[in-house]
Amino acid sequence: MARSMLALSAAYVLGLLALVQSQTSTTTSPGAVFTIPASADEGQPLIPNIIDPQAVDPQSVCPGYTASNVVETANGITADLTLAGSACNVYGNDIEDLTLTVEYQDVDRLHVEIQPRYIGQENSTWFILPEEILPKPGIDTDGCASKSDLYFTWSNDPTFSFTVTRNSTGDVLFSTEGTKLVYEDQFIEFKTGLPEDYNLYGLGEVMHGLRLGNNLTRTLFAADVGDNLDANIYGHHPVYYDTRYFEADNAGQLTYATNTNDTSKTYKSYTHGVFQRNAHSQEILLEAPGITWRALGGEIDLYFFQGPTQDAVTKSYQNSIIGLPAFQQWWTFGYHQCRWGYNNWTELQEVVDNFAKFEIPLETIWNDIDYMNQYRDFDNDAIRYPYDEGAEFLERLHANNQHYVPIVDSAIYSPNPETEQGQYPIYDRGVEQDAFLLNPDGSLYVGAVWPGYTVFPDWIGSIFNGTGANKWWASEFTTWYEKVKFDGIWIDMSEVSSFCVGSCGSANLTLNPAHPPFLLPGEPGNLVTTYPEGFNLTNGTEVTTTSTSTVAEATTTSSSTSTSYLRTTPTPGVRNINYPPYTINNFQGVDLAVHAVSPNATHHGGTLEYDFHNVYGHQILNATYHALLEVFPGKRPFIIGRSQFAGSGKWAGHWGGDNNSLWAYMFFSIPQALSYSLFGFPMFGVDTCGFGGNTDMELCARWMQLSAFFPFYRNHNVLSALPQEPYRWSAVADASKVAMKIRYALLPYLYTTFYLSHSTGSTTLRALAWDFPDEPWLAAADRQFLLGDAILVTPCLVQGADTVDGVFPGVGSGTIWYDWYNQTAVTGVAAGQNVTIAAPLGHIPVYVKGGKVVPLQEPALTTADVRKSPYSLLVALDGEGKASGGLYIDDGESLETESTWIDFEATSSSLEASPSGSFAETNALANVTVLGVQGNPATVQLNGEDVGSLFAFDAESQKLSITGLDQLTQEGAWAREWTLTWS
Ligand code: MIG
Repeated sequence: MARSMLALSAAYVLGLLALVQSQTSTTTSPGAVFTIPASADEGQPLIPNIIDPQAVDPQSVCPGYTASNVVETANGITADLTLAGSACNVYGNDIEDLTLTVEYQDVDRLHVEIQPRYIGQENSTWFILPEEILPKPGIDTDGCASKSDLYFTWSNDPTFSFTVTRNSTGDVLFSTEGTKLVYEDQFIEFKTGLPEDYNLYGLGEVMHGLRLGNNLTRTLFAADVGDNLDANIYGHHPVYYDTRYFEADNAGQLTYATNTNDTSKTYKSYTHGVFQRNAHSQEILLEAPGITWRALGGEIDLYFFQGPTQDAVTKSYQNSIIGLPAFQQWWTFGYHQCRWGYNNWTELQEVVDNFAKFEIPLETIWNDIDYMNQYRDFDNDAIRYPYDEGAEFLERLHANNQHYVPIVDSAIYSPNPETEQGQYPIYDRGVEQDAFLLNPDGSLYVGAVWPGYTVFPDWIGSIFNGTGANKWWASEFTTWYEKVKFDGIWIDMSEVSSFCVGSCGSANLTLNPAHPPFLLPGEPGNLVTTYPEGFNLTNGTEVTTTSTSTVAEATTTSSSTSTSYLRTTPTPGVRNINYPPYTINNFQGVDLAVHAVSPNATHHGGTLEYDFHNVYGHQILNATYHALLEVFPGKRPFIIGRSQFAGSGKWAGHWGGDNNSLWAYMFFSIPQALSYSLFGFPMFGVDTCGFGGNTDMELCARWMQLSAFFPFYRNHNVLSALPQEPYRWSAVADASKVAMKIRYALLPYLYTTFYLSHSTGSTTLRALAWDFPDEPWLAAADRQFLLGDAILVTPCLVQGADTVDGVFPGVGSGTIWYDWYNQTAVTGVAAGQNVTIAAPLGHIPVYVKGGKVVPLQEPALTTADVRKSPYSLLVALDGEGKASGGLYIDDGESLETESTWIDFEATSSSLEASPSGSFAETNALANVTVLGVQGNPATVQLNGEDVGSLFAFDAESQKLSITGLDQLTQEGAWAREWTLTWS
């Protein structure tokens, strides 16, 4: 059953599985004659514990622990925990002696850590996550225990358990009571009960609806795999948010409310967060009465955030532990065009020219691995992507204020020692600096990726042993930049992927360069020939049979209980890192060594990939961030990365990986984006129009409009699929222009919102439930979202539809929504009501929240031109005739920059702008539009002076439009404080 959910895979993924069985020759990369056999990437047949009927339940065999020596400290307690019976050694070696540390670290944060008592002990087999990977938070001991809403208790009855309660509600948030703690070197298990029908969010990276339901298992193991539903993919985020709704009776007594849609009742919600600072592969079993958390190593290092709102939890999580997200340059919010399969500079130029010709904004053109010389990093193909032609192309591009972002893969080609000595100096320089991962015997670990047999940068050795990976990486970027003037970097394959099990290339380097052990999309045998989904519906006359890959057609693989599966048992005194006794449900071949660098790959200094696998992607982003600081001193690095860990957001954004050109995936982009808001990655977007398979006009038109409201806006496509740049269909071009006009007008608002994410930890893309926390019917709402606090987006996600159902949150308590397009208030809508909204193709419903002032500039074809345009303000008054907002401005690119913040305050008859800061803005203020104005203003004044006839009032829509203010604000819109009044 568990695996049947995973089978939603498009032609691309199936293609990867259509493995080449024997040596074949290929023409895709010059000289690549040897194809790595598919069998090289086959692992041991293992059966995941969660579907293994013979798997032992640790709760039934393990003794638990007993607490003793409990000491009250200034801000919590410490205790010794000792195994309460004989070791069970169920999936590892039990650790006899543990230490419990409970700290009220801050008013809103409780820390519960359980670690081996004798950490430094010789020959110990346990692992502690170093602070260099993710620092532990500081402690503010100022009496926070007494101020905290969280309350910790523990018990020894019958074995050690602990409970975290919320004081203000008396609600038990987390409790291991009645369960046993299992603590082994390769297996940790704790369980907590949860209320019925709980609302949990987070635990990624996984493709799923925003709200995680009961009876799911979240497997966390970074994998190079397409975006399969409910399976582990690229990122590792062991954090969840738990929202509980209460009903208040007349006496103010709170009662827990299961998800309810009774809009006549008054609810109040409380959200808390739980972060497990653990980078090991893990599984979280979401069960009907609670959750079971299992990790294959590390310690129990739990942080409870009291909230009580999502906003408070997200801020606390980022500010105290994982770090605030990287700020981005202004231009990165423009539109990005990418694809796998742009064959040469000429083709890139054609794409750029086509955007200009069709007058569709294009900010950045991206290059996939096509530009590389036989897929080698930092090395351009001499014929298709020569440096001199590239320099000219990039000069033209930059002169037009456009940008270029190439991909950089995680693996480094290891040249054939017989025929290619010295031909790839990038490799030689890395070897000289001990930059690459090793085998346990100290030789280089040689896996396989695109170019053939490859080595892998050793970030861990670099940090802990002073070897050269980071230095070498930075210097290769600097060297390459001299030839290719890129503006940002796209990091791929960082899970870290390897197309074979183990150091398969160690004895095979003379076969290099080699073809990967599967067919590339577009190669004979793996053509992307699927009809666009629903082609039979929209093009019925042109097709009689279709071969679309849809959810309904997904094949199922049933789990077998056959004895041919391998189960391993713990070995006393040692860890089995290659085949941990507990087998996680890893999608990409259950064996951890399949399609990834093996757990036994060894860092300089002796530590193992087993313990660092899930932070490979984190460290390559760290290294790339610092490399780009050397290339562009003082500038904000722009990096989009695939694999990531808690805290990678402080260096990079993330794209959603290999989705498919299917309507379902357009929907899933919303919960995936919202989850990344919770993980501290506001810079998020997905492959718009879909990666795998062929897209079509309708899907692409809808998707181009939806993604226009995501912070990172990029269209990307798999090799050999039908082209999907927005100008390929006139309806997609038109739809894109409509949405891009809104996006580009909103750039000051988006930039300000993003700045707040960077500086305070607030979210940029928001679920409705977060901004309207007391409406339980929004708990699972993920087909609509908010961009910042003012813009509501209700995209049409259904093929053939020309309406969309959406709710207007907050209307029950007086929130007003104004239609972006006709600028009138939505009326006659009840709380929680699903309203049918017109959404003909080319139209994406967008609403502005009453009570907000939204800063705008003029849409243009590049963000540089937007930056030069005059400002406007959209003032959307709430039911009390008030509105407020802010605007952040700076140089748009530097890490350290002068900046100015402008506060806006509106009443029913005035708008005040109060700037503070030192960034001088020369753009004037052109227009102010006020929505929801009562009465019929006869005069409008700026700082007491009549603006004359520069305004118009529409009594029916209650809209006051003031134009031509640029004449009065030529010294710059925010040069001084001003007040606009109307009466
Ligand atoms: O195994 O570089 O997710 O965006 O186009 C495929 C080729 C490797 C995976 C990335 C995808 C990219 C592709 N890469």
